[in-house]
Amino acid sequence: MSREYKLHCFAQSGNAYKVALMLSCADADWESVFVDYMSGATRTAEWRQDVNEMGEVPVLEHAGKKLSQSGVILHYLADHLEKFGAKSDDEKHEVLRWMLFDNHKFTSYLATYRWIRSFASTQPHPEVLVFFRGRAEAAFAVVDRHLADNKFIVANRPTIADISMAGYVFYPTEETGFDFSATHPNIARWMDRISSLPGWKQPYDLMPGERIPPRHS
Ligand SMILES: N[C@@H](CCC(=O)N[C@@H](CS)C(=O)NCC(=O)O)C(=O)O
Repeated sequence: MSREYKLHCFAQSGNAYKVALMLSCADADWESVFVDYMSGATRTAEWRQDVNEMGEVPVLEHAGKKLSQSGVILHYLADHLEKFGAKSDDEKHEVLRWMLFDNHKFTSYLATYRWIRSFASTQPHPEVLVFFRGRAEAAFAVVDRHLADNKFIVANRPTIADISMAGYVFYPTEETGFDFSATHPNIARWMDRISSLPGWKQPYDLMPGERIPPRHS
């Protein structure tokens, strides 16, 4: 029987993990559709025409719609599932503020650093690695400071801002090159709170696709 929500995803995609985590923690009726990203599925003209013109995962199918951009999908799901959403206009703006920061910096630099460090087909130039690691660490410092006085990113309860920022932090240290428990205690304690949510699972337990050993680290 077909499920209500279909998530096009693959196990290495933290951007897809954000959506998978939301669906799982909200106990939604969902299934995954494996995207063979490593073999170039998202770069084909057919995939771009039929699934997402931006050539990116995640894509969520629901009620005849195809949605992309994890931030948009999380907002859509918060409305439809009535979970992890904002409860006032001020909260809505705070959630959006942190999700934009996440998409531009926190997720983006961590994801790029992990990718070139562990999965890119060519050996990364050391200076490129240093640059992205530095940018990721600058974003971590902002978030670690914020979490010193806040249990969650917004509103003292988990929202889609937390789910968005959780996209890449749970991938193994051997892939990301970061061990938050050793370097960012407030992020580590926040990760404990997120991983205690009912329905929480590791990325590799939530999405399809083979686990690949890191190539370069
Ligand atoms: N801002 C997008 C980023 C999505 C994204 O970069 N997805 C990666 C996989 S994790 C992808 O499909 N990249 C393909 C490409 O950049 O060519 C989101 O949050 O959904």
